[in-house]
Amino acid sequence: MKLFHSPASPYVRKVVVLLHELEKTEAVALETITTTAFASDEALKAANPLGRIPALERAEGATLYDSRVITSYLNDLFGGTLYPQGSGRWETLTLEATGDGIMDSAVSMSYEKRLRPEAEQSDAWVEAQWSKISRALSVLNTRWMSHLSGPLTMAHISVGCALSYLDFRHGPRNWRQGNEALAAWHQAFDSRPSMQASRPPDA
Ligand SMILES: N[C@@H](CCC(=O)N[C@@H](CS)C(=O)NCC(=O)O)C(=O)O
Repeated sequence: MKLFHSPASPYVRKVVVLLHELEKTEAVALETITTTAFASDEALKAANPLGRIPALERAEGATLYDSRVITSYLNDLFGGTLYPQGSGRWETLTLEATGDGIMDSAVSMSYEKRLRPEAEQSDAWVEAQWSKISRALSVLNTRWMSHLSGPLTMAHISVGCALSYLDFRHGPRNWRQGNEALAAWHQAFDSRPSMQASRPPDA
């Protein structure tokens, strides 16, 4: 299998962290590409018409995207337990969606500042995205800590990758302020070998 990959993408990082956690890194070759919404990589467009990473090319069957489809597929394929089926299933999926949603807003903020011409950038848009992230962080910090303290699931991986992306691209926002329990959780999560092995390059 081949994974369209960029080390800076938090969505790709979720897949890479899963592969490390399941000790299956050798099963997937990383095809590192450079792609943006304005200049999509040609091979990626052929694999995923939306031109987004991650996309997982398989020997047989459709190329899979987006990240949640890929992580569910790989977890099933390798007999992982990252998506519990019994009690806690819907909480896990909602927590995973919260991590992914933080990424959506954080990536959108990065694109606004890094990709759009300065005259077209909207500070109001950026602040609206940060409001979503702030609310989500506060809810994680107050309502989800017991779930985050439980056995490893894809929800932990999504939230962990989202928080690390905030450090990577939005460090000056200081997301830890007022979210001390979440910050302590992230410090421990970020020291996992799977997170250490998937660090993005310096910004
Ligand atoms: N919901 C998608 C989001 C993927 C996504 O937006 N990836 C970004 C990289 S961080 C991308 O490929 N951007 C290029 C583009 O939007 O054209 C997922 O979970 O896979």
